[in-house]
Amino acid sequence: ARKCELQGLWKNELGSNMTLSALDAAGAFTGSYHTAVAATNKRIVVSPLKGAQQHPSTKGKVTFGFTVQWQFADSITVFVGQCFVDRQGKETLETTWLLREEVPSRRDSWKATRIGTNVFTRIK
Ligand code: B9F
Repeated sequence: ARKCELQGLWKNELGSNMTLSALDAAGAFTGSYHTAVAATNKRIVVSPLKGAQQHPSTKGKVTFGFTVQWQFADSITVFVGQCFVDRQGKETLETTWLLREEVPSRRDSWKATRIGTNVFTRIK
């Protein structure tokens, strides 16, 4: 099978888009995230992300992680995932995310983290 490359434009099943840069020598990358959903009245703003890809394994199904620093909310999301390529050469990023919301006190900490999964496919 072909190897996965993170660089490019990706879309998930919610309709969110992200652009990932080329990797630097250390495997770090940057990008921007345009979420399709927000569960807030605030206007959605394209937000920066920073991540790292694990050293490409010989198997080519690399693992990675990145953090999105929302520019319209006091919250942050981290994603971890892995890239897969099917026999047709179609790439899929299988990810799991944690979203930490800012809460006013420690007493509210129990409800401050959401978890979910997203599947991204390449659009460019
Ligand atoms: O909805 C988030 C938010 C934080 C505080 C007010 C609004 C920011 C955007 C998160 C987007 C998530 C989804 N988009 C996507 O592509 S990141 C994981 C999902 N994948 C109200 C309080 C906490 C959440 C909503 Fe808020």
